[in-house]
Amino acid sequence: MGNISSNISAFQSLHIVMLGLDSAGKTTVLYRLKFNEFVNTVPTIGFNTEKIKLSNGTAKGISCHFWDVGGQEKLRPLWKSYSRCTDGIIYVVDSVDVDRLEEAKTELHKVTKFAENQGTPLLVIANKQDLPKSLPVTEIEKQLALPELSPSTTYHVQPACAIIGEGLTEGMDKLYEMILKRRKSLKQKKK
Ligand SMILES: Nc1nc2c(ncn2[C@@H]2O[C@H](COP(=O)(O)OP(=O)(O)O)[C@@H](O)[C@H]2O)c(=O)[nH]1
Ligand SMILES: [Mg+2]
Repeated sequence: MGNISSNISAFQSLHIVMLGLDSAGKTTVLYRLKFNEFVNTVPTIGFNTEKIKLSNGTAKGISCHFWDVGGQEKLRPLWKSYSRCTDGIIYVVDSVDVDRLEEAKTELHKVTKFAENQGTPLLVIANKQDLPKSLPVTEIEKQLALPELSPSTTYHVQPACAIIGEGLTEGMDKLYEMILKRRKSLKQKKK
């Protein structure tokens, strides 16, 4: 005990960027976390940003500043600047959109390779698990070639359904845990 709770007050607001192909469910995740209810979305042109105090799980009470960046091809060059030096990256994947998993993989690997993103914890949300043809997380992990990411990138794959909010608390708890671990090891390295 003590470990997580004693760290909470130490950092006021976490910077989290949410990336993923268009229509993966990023904006739905954002408003689910903010209002705890389903909000009908329109395609994001540019980005959405929200300050959200997490209301569930072990990360309850933690403030997060989320940046939800549009995923259309023409907007993807923005990902680099939005993901720079964040505490965590959330990568949302449509678990049914099998045809675009290869594209999702390529874009993800690009982002994690930027020098400024080295070692930034990664939460992959395997979204739309409510749909009958959704791929299981093991398959998503394989298709995104997550084990091939740089060993400095810690990641977790979370099955979720953003429209009802299932899996989001667990996912945020995992991300928070990875962020704490990283801060701790960076601190130790400085000593
Ligand atoms: N069935 C299902 N649909 C979802 C889920 N999450 C999002 N959607 C739908 O997918 C579409 C795209 O969602 P949106 O959040 O706008 O995606 P974004 O482009 O990544 O921001 C919308 O019609 C959402 O209602 C989910 O978990 N299950
Ligand atoms: Mg959006």
